[in-house]
Amino acid sequence: MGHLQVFIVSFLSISCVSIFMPNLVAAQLKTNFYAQTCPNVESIVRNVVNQKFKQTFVTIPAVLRLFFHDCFVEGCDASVIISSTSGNTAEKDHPDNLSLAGDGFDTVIKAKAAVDAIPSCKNKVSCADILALATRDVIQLSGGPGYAVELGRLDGLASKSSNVGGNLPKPTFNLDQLNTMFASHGLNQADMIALSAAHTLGFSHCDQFSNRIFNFSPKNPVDPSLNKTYAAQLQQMCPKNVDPRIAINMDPITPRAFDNVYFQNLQKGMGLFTSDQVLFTDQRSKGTVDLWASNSKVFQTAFVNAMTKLGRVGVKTGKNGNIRIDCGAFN
Ligand code: HEM
Ligand SMILES: *[C@@H]1O[C@H](CO)[C@@H](O)[C@H](O)[C@H]1NC(C)=O
Ligand SMILES: CC(=O)N[C@H]1CO[C@H](CO)[C@@H](O)[C@@H]1O
Repeated sequence: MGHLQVFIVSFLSISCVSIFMPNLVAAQLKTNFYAQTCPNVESIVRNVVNQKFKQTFVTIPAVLRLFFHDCFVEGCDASVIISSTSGNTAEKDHPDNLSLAGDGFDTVIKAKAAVDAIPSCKNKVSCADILALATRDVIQLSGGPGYAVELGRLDGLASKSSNVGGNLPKPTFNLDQLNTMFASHGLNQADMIALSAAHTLGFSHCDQFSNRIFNFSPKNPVDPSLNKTYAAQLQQMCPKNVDPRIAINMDPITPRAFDNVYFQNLQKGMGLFTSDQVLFTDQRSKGTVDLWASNSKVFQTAFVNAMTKLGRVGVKTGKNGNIRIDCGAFN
C-alpha cells in the first residue's frame, strides 16, 4: 500500500512537470538520436576533432568555452556560431566574444562538412549537436572523463550581439552573482563549481584580471586572496600596459590537462579570476572545492552531470529551430 502511494504521487508529479513546464523537460534529447539517420556521427566528429587538435592545442579550450557561451546565450542552439551580416550584429561579435578563439568555430564548421560528406547524414545533424559532441571529445582528449552525449537539438533561428552581455558571468563575480546567473539556466551551485573547473584548461588575456594585481582597492593594491608568489608572477607576465593580445595559462600547474588541479590551485590562492578564487574563500562553496581537490573521481562524476544539464539549456525543437546547412549562417 505504502509503495503504491509513493508510486502514484511520483507518477503524478512527473506528468505535471511535463504538462506545465515543457521547456524544463529534456525528453526530446537522447543519446542515440541519430542511430537511424547518421549512425557514425560520433566517430566522424571525433576524427575531425583529433585532426584539429594535432594542428593546435587551442582546439581544446576553444571548443569547450564555445559550448558554454552557446548554451548560456539563447540556449545550446549554435547561435554563437552565426556570423554577423550587414543587418545583424551576431553574438560572436559582442565584445565578450572577442576572446573566443577561432579554432572552436573552425572545429564545428569542419566537423559539419565531414558529417555532410556522408550522403545519408547530409543536412540531418544539427550544428548544436556537433558542438556538443566536439565538446565531449576535447574534454576526453585532454584527460577528462568520457560520457554519453544527449542529442537531438535543433539549431536556433536568432543570434544577437545585444543578447550576450547579461547572460555571461563576469570574472569579477562573487558567489551570489555566480549562483544567480547559473540558477537562471537551471544549474545549481555544485553544477556551477564543477563547470568552473573548465578553467583547468586554456588561456586568459591580461585585462581580465589586471584589477586583482594592480589596483584592487585603496588599502590593498593586490587582491589579498591571491597567493603572493603567484601574484608576483602574474605582475611579471602581465605588466601594466601589456600588449592586449598577450594571454596566459589559467591553470599554471597543469595547463593542458583536464584535471582537479584547478581546485588544488584554489586552495593555494592560485585561482586566476575573482570568480574562481571566491569558490574557496566563500564558506558556502569551500567544502565542495576541498572535496573535489582531494577526490578526482567524485569531481568527474559531478562534472559529467553538470555538462549534461548544461547541454539541456534552452534546447530548440519543432518550429523553434532547424538543421542549419551552413553553421555560420541562417538557412
Ligand atoms: C563561472 C563563471 C565563469 C567566468 C566568470 C568565466 C570567465 C572567463 C574569462 C574571463 C576567460 C578568459 C577569456 C580571455 O581573456 O580570453 C575564460 C576563459 C575560458 N573559460 Fe570561462 N568563465 C566561467 C565559466 C566557464 C565555464 C562554465 C566554462 C566551460 C564549461 C568555461 C570555459 C572556459 C575556457 C575553456 C576558457 C579558455 C578559453 C581559451 O583558452 O580559448 N568557463 N572564462
Ligand atoms: C602559494 O603558492 C605556493 C606554490 O606556488 C605554495 O607552496 C604556498 O603554500 C602558497 N601559499 C599559500 C598561502 O597558500
Ligand atoms: C572568433 C570570432 O569570430 N571573433 C570575433 C569576436 O568579435 C570581434 C569583434 O568584436 C571580431 O573581430 C572577431 O572576429
